Amino acid sequence: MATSSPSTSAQPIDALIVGAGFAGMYMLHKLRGLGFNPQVVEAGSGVGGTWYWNRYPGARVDIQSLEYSFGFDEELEKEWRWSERYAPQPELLKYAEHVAERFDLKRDIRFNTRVTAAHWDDAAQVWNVTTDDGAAMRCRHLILATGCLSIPTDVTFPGLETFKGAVYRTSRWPHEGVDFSGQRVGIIGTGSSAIQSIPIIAQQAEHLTVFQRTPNYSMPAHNGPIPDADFEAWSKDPRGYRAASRDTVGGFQNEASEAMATQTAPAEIRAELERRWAWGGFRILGAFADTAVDPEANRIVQEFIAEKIRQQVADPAVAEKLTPKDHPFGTKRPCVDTGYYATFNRPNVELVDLREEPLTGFTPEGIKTSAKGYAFDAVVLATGFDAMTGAIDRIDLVGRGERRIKDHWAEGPRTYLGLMVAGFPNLFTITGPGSPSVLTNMINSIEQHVEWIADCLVSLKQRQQTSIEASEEAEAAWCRHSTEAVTPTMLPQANSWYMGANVPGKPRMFMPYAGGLNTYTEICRQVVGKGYEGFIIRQGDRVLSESRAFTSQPAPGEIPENLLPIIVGRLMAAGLMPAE
Ligand code: NA7
Repeated sequence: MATSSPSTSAQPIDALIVGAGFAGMYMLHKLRGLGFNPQVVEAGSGVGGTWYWNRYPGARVDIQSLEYSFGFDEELEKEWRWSERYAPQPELLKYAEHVAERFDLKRDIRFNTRVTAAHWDDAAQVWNVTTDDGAAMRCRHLILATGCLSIPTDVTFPGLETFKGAVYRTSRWPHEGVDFSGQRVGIIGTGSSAIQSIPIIAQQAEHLTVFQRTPNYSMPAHNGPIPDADFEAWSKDPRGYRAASRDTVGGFQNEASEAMATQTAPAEIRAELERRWAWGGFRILGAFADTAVDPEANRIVQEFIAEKIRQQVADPAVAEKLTPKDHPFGTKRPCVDTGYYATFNRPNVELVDLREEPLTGFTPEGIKTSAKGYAFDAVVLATGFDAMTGAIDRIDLVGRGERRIKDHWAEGPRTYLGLMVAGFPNLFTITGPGSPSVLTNMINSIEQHVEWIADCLVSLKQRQQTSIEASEEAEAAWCRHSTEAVTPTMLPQANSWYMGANVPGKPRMFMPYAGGLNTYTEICRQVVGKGYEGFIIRQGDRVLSESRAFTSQPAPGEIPENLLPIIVGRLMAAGLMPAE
């Protein structure tokens, strides 16, 4: 519970941070250490964000825990030892609690409180913030650490309210847990949350029916204790290890190869894919440099995974249904599982393909499809999130000149660097849309953003500047650069939540920045080096510095040379590069 309340006094809070997940916790700690007086508002009753809410059975991280943990404090790093390669949710939550305890964070966090509105007062150069308990606060800087996957979609089904059994959402799981023993359970969805929970629920329930609309690619985690050799390699030089992780496209070590699948002999391809499959998790993503950009290269990996599914699933018809066909590999976030496909060999597990028999609604007894009715004691909705923008645009955010975020983002989220939005001074978004965020190891992206924002606030304070704001020009240039970064890839080809495609009516736009965390970090560094290029900095109503253009570009040579012709071809075809 809260041990203090954010200020309601005339003196504005230095920085109000929304959210006490990993981003909000580090932001709070970082700013405190720099002499600011930040405060946090959090909707949940505890810290941990994603790991506070997503308590479904089997929930665990899909990036190795040695990399998915804070690197900002050497003592913290030394005193924590993860029990498994991919830590389970209870351990991640324990880690979040440990961090909160260790840095005495809770005294500045107000729990059980949701920010509902924030309006910019240009005359006072402050944000006026309202919360769902009716409190009003004023802050100089408003920092949204609201998470990319924190608001479940509003998916509902006809007759759901008539269902007599229990309904659970994976993202709002009861804290006391659920015992499905002896129950007939239905689960809707086959994204990461479902793929992690299905094997565990299947072991407990009398019968489990999986309602699948779209199959996903899933790789085995091969989870277990962290091998001693891995731990030793890491503990010899954690700093160096983390620096190497950050200097990658995805913010984690993936043995990214520059070899092209289309130029590699079939036997070598097979050996390489087998080696990476045996290693587990996302390692297969780095097998070949052309997987993400060349349909032919992508098909090679697709076929390999299809074969792996057939090897794991005894019934060929079920294996066929579980095999993705509508999107290239990697264009939706692939899943990392423990025993998912083999679960369909159990006599108490049934797969219903909603493409063959669409779900028509609920009855008091269970779920009805166009083919038949299914009776359940409990149903689990693993139906996903209003990703990247959901938690931001649910706040009534009003910037300079009455600009509303909902209107500004009517055609998709526009930001500068995924950090700031034109017309919204002193509003920062940690891992906001337009930044690498969900395409990366989130912890490394969070640390990079927190440190960038903290440096920015220090710079403003030292110069007695009262506001910073992205210019319209820089925002437009960043959106264009983001489009250029993703266009050569096949990422926009899937109906993914990256594209906003899982929420009816949401504008289709590829939301994360696809240029890689290493490139992005360098761009952010250059922007600062050029005196906060693309930002307008003011003291009251006086403009002190105004460099409106965004000119920083990734250093040449970061794209493997053999990919350049493909990338250039795609940019030309999309009209983003003049044809020669
Ligand atoms: P996802 O990956 O968005 O998965 C949601 C699943 O729910 C997906 O299989 C959807 O099928 C399905 N879905 C959504 N609405 C419906 C309806 N109306 N009917 C049937 N099926 C539906 O969310 P997760 O929580 O699993 O994972 C999110 C991220 O968290 C994940 O990528 C990791 O990064 C961690 P669809 O594909 O839309 O056909």
